[in-house]
Amino acid sequence: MDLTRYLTKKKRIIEEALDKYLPPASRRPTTLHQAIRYSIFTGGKRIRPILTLASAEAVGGRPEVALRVACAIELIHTYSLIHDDLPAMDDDDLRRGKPATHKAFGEAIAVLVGDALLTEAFRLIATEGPRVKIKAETLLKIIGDIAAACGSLGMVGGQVVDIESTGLKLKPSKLEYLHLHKTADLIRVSVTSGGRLGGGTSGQLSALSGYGKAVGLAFQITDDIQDSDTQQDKEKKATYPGILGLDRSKRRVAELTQQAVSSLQGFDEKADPLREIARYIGTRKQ
Ligand code: GRG
Repeated sequence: MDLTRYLTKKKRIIEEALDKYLPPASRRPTTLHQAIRYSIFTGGKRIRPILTLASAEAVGGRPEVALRVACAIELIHTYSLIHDDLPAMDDDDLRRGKPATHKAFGEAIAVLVGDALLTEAFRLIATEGPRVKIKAETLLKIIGDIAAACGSLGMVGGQVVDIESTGLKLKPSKLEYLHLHKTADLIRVSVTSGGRLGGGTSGQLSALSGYGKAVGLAFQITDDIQDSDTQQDKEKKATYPGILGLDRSKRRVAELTQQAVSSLQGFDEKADPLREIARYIGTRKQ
């Protein structure tokens, strides 16, 4: 399959949907809605929502059933990046090559854009679309899964451990814990939510969860490897290359990619996009 074509097509579908679901920039309070649109539409690979659509397809569902939840996950991802860039956290001036939200709109608005995106994500999931009917029970399960993946036992917990580990030499097991929660939990729930919406069986959902965890970890290690020669000022951050070295980090990515692909053994060719995305994540350049 042609992965580039697949990713481009899905990215377009997601961006059109995001444009439709978000309030226009002219809607009061305009500063907030301008800042929300700036943050969402200033680049981004949309890998998490693409995984949601691909997972719905992998279990034989239509990707349209997963579109709202896919977009909600992109809103949550964007909130996490905006808050991570704040001076109180990672203090980054640039995001996706453009001024970070707090640089473009000020810190108070950036905090509130993040708050609004997180809240809006759950509204989007709970709102019925015109042509798609989803069982309330399925949506409730997804809401619970996403909240768990993003809360104190998930992404926020991982971020706290990351902050508290700055400057410390972590054991590999603690580093893995940190990355599993900071990065992999949201990626895993992107995959399992798509599986649920596509009508996956419990066996398929458990396989998708294994796939999502492996891909999520591989994604973070690849990110660390890419940053290892450019982030001189972030040397104090706990990273895979910093703790395991570059070669072992690359071997770990290869292992995780293999693990992700093996998790999908019981799936037919409809899971090919997921298999290709796992390989792409381990070798991506941006
Ligand atoms: C502030 C609650 C809170 C959490 C922040 C996601 C996160 C947790 C921090 C981001 C730090 C970071 C750069 C982690 C590396 C992995 C990662 C999430 C990269 C950015 O995701 P991409 O590459 O970004 O999917 P795009 O721009 O393509 O959307």
